[in-house]
Amino acid sequence: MKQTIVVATNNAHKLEEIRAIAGTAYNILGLADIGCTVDIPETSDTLAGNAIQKATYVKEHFGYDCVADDTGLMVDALGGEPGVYSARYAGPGHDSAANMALLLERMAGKTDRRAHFSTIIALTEGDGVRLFEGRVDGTITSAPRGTDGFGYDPVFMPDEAAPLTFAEMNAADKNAISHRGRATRALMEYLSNASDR
Ligand code: ITT
Repeated sequence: MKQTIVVATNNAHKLEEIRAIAGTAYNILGLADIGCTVDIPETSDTLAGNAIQKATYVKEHFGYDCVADDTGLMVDALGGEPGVYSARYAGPGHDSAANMALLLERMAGKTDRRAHFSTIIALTEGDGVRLFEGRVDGTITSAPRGTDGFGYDPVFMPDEAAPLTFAEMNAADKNAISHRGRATRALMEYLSNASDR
């Protein structure tokens, strides 16, 4: 029988990626599927803190064990910005075009363009939470390129696929090397070992 996993996200792209990475052995449900329509608070100043906050909110209010992913783009020349504030870098809301425009403006003239994406996934388990991590290193381009993916994908060129940006790669190729792909595969490995125990 398929194992059901509830993912605490309102981001349809994220859910689609997690479904593709998890494969057909898992039934992945999003917040809409469990009747949760609120914007779950993310008030921590760390990715782990926000992932834990989202996962435990669903467990406490809806009773499901749950996973939540929090992701940030850390840019070396900007002291790690936008980091945990990636979703609202250009102000409240989730406008990726505005976030990327501000990032490129702040990177104008910078020769050090190193950056990485980090994903932390929190899994509720009994009274506690278990964390899984994934990271991909790369550089920030001078202009957006490509139309696939979401968020900052058009301005991030992963080392392992250069000169392509994430937005110039198909979903399977992105998932094979991405922060979310790595963190989700670590989660799946844990879950499949746990179900063998
Ligand atoms: P949820 O909190 O509902 O899961 P969100 O879009 O707010 O959705 P995050 O806080 O994890 O998700 O994401 C922070 C920002 O980073 C947001 O602007 C995303 O668009 C961006 N982002 C996340 N994953 C990304 C990826 O794989 N590629 C490019 N940008 C990404």
